[in-house]
Amino acid sequence: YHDDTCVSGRTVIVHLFDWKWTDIAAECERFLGPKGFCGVQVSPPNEHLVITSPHRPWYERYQPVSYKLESRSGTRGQFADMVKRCNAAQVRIYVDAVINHMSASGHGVGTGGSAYNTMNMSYAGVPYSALDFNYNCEINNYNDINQVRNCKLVGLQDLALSKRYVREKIADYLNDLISLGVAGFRVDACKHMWPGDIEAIYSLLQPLNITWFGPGTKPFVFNEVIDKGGGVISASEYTHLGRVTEFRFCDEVGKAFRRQFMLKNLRTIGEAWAMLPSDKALVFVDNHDNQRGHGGGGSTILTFHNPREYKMAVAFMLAHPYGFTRIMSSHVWNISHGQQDWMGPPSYDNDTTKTVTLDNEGQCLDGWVCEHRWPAIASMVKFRNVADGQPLENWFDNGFDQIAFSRGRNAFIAINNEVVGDLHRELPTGMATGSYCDVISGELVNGECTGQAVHVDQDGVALITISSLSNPPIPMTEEKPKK
Ligand code: AAO
Repeated sequence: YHDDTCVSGRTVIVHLFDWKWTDIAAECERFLGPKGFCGVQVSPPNEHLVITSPHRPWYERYQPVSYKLESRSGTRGQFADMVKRCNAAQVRIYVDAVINHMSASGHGVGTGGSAYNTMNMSYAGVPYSALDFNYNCEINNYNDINQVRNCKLVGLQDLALSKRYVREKIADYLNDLISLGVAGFRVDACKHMWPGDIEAIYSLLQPLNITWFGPGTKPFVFNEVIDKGGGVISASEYTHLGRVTEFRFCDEVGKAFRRQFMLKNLRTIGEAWAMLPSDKALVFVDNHDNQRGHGGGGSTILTFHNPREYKMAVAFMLAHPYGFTRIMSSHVWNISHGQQDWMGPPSYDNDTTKTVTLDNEGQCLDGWVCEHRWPAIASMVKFRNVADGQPLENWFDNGFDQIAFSRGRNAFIAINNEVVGDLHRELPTGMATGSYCDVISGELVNGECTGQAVHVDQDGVALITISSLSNPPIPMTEEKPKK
């Protein structure tokens, strides 16, 4: 479950939070494929609750009603078409799998028309009955391992994963997705499941669909466990089951770019900071929970609301060798109306999700933030692809908040996060002699840089200039052909 199943040479995934399947299919073809993205984490595709108070919050999708592929993002047919089209564009689909629990309240029908009654623990679309759930207890104490894993997370009916029937129903769901061509899973709420139960479920999974993957390929799995140290459940209990989310990374990167400690310290971020081994970690600057104060969120987390620091933080993450990287792509909420916590995706009056539309510069409109399309972030995806496997070398820092480093001889980045203080220095870049384009301020078009050009001399040294007022940092990956 550790092999990322990306098409070779691709290394980064993006979470297109709450996007419709039809939009994701188009995005694979028009943007993600050509820009070198490995894949997309999609929101839970299974049938879920419809919550009306508050009105249609984003989190209704974390309250399953059945495993039918009928959700707020679209129908089974649209899902299947998306997976095909994305795979054809060399972009993989990773499904957010909610398997720890079902809904927390209500009765009626879900987004796919299946009847459910939360209080009776009856879910006709699976079917599950009261026999398939754990004791009726709540998680009140995160220091009690049995409570965390056998009781209800925020009131959500807790499935008895020790039961063979439940394991098989979940495996059937995941195998259905595999047969449609998905490449793996983000598994929700793993802290609340016993590692042995998860292992038993994964052991029932089929290899990936041979239309797109080699025979016997296992799904790539990243398990969601919030462990910032000091808790009774540790992320390392799950590393044999695939990669595990490393939540310490977002906290530390957030603090550094908010200038709570100096950027120069970030050089060694990773194992040396008691984080998971690099080949077991899934890292991100923010996720759909902590960007809005859920799931371990706090004032350190950087989001699109702080665009300058956010771009630098994401660029740093993509340039640094630690972990497997995921980019967040958000929808906005109205801060002044206290909607941060629950606001659902941009929607039409009939509550269907709005189609993602683009302006002339390829940026998103209508409440879709599309951080992944911001030029500074999109170009760093290519940086990470060309830097893959190369060591961090040629480190420079000025003792404070200016840093630079190369990835072997393939790529070089410089970042200036000082409030006042320009970076203007000759720095070793590790790159071969030549003229290069800064891929954040522009790109290589018809043999010319549309942004800054940087000249590397015969000793691999270049004059690097970044004003503390300038917007993003400076990386280079592409050689400009000599005239
Ligand atoms: C909604 C309402 C609830 C209501 C419920 C049922 O908000 O008020 O009771 O419906 O009606 C999402 C939303 C939830 C939503 C739920 C269902 O976030 O608000 O509930 O859908 O609709 C824990 C879990 C982690 C989980 C996270 C949110 O361990 O797995 O809570 N994340 C996933 C998803 C998430 C989803 C679910 C799970 C459920 O990503 O979107 O919920 O499917 C500590 C613990 C963590 C714990 C957090 C909770 O963290 O360690 O394990 O996460 O608390 O906030 C410091 C500590 C840090 C600590 C943190 C916060 O930073 O270092 O360890 O403080 O206290």
